[in-house]
Amino acid sequence: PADLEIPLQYGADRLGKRQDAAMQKFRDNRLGAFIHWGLYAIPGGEWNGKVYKGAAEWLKSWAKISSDEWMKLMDQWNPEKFNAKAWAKMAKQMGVKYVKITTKHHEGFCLWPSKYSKYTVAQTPYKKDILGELVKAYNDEGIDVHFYFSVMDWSHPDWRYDIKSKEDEEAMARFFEFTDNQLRELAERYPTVKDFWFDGTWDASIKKNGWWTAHAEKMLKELLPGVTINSRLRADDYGKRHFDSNGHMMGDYESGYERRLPDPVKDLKVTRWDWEACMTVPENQWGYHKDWSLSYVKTPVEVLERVVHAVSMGGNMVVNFGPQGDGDFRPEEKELAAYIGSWMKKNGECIYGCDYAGFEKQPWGYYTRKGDDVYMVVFNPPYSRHLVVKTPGGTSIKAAQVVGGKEVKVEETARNEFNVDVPSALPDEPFVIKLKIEKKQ
Ligand code: JFZ
Repeated sequence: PADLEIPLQYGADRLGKRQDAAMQKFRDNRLGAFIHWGLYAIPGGEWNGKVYKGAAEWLKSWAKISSDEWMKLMDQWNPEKFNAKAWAKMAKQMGVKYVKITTKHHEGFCLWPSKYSKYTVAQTPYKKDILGELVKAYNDEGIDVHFYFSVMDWSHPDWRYDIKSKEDEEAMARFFEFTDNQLRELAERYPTVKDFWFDGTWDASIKKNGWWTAHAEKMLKELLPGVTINSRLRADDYGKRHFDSNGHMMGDYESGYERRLPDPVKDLKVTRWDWEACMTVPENQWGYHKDWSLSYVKTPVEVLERVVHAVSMGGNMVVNFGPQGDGDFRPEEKELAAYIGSWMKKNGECIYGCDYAGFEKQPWGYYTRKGDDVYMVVFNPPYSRHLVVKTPGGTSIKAAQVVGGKEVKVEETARNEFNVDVPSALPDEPFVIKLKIEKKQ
């Protein structure tokens, strides 16, 4: 009850999911791509002959390079193979409905010609507005663009990790003004942007300024009606992040599932709010790293399984790409995009516009649902060739058909329990069975 709650000025400003058209679109998109592209793509994890195992976009930090030194990479920013239209075509073929682009990562280099920073594409040999080219190219393919924005900015003299003095407080006040300027600039220059995904907001300097996170969200929503904002931006009056001191989610969707996913049995609470997970293909490389042999690299099927896992629990999944310094994608990423795309072309109806089905998880795979259609996405077909389906009380299965294939046999084995047969010729990739269900009374 509300009277037992802690009064908050900067807590959640809404309970439950947003139901407007823009949020609906965000949710229905389900599959997205992340693009991490910045100066870090040039060294690709190597500095002065030493290859660092950590995330390539953090190289400046691993190798303890000053910002002045790091920004000299700008002289080399001239991606001669960069072709925004080709990037958009690749995304389209992969079947992603939106792309999240790093407008500015922790290093501070801006992919757009910001008038508030010296460190932008405009001051490189390439000169042109990369972000603008990408927004146009993706939008021309019907793909939504979301902006990743790191609040923490290693290039800015006023950025502070904590506030311990009057001087820090004044510096952070200037820093917030700078950040507001950049956010306003992005919103005004690229009004088709659908979402801001904030990062670099975990430090004490932000947690002690929850007011600013609430203000930034409000400002963007006034500038861009319908825009969606991730929970990672927000801190409340007491510095509580993502969820406020009363346990209510701040922002429009939860963004804490990063390189991990909720447990499909134990964590069903996530179906109560909107959420979006993101993942890397190697263990932890967002920006381009020249040596992917340093950690396990997920196979395309493993990536696909995570996409389905997220959707089966009412979430979105964003698969990361770290383009090379020359503007091309590494072969592994091209192959991955092609694989996901060919699977989505055939089976995408079990992803787009789908949600949590409310059926008990089974070991063969995942369920998703769109209205009265329940999809079984089969990753582990059993030797018995019977897929066990336990339906919620009062729900029966009228028919089952492989997506893009034939009907399969359904047999009732017990109350609210059915065997759905795998297709007689077992596909050599994950397949989807669509169930027509009927709810009695
Ligand atoms: C951040 C960045 O530092 C990283 O470079 C990348 O851009 C990623 C998408 O976001 O890294 C994080 C941020 C938050 C968590 C983990 C890594 N988290 O909440 O678990």
